[in-house]
Amino acid sequence: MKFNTIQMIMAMVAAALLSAGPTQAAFTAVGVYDENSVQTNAVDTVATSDANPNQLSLSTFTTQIAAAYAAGFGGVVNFDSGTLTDPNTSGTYPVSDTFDVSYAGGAKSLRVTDIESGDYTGPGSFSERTAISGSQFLAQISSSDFWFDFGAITGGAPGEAVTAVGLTVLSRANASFPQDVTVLVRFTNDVVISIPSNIASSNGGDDTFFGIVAPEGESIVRVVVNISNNTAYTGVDDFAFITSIIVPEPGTCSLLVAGCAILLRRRRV
Ligand SMILES: [Ca+2]
Ligand SMILES: [Ca+2]
Ligand SMILES: [Ca+2]
Repeated sequence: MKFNTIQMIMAMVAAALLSAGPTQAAFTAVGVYDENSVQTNAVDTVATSDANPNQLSLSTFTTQIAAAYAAGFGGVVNFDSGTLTDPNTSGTYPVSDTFDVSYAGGAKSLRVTDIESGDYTGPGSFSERTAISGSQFLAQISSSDFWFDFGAITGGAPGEAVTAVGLTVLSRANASFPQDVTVLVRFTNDVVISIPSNIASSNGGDDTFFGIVAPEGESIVRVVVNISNNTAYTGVDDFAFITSIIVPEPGTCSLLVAGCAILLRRRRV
């Protein structure tokens, strides 16, 4: 009887480990964007400016992401540890349409998904491009655009959502460059903004940063890196996000009466 109980416990532990296996894979966020102590290759071009609506410069974003990370409201994915979520393999590379990011000291997790384009691959070191942190970056398995859709935040505060994103598109020494790269961003109010840049043919010489911030009261639903010449197979390194607690406007309360009553009470405090 005692032996059976132990067997049962062992079976339960094994089942728990199996079910928790691949889905537990996550990138652990860090607080520094484009570290230079390990990887001296750095951002070369900043496509966004604080002077433009919904855009952030690299210096502003770097300051904001450090503070957000310290407060448990975001972080930097450097793709140098962790794996894609539930990856398959294509050749020797892992592929998946999902990755999870653990932040706030492991208390929160953000799911990022490529819902319509080709799968993510890596992270790894791929030829003709150089990471801006560590040695690894995220690539695309197919010659298609990069899509980043934001899902629910596990363990997040009520109303917590992604309100700023920073990412760097790596330049590549390849005949398909130079080429136009446009970052498209959709907010919760369905407004889409478009940020163009032209990226040179270069290994590490024209790594281009895009910083985006949502309008007040909105959050970011989707970020797309639209590559004009889809033979490029580019890479992204240091994908970073900042979250905030979005408080619904009073006018939207008819849809969420109970929740809004609580939020409005909190607002007055
Ligand atoms: Ca660097
Ligand atoms: Ca990296
Ligand atoms: Ca560079």
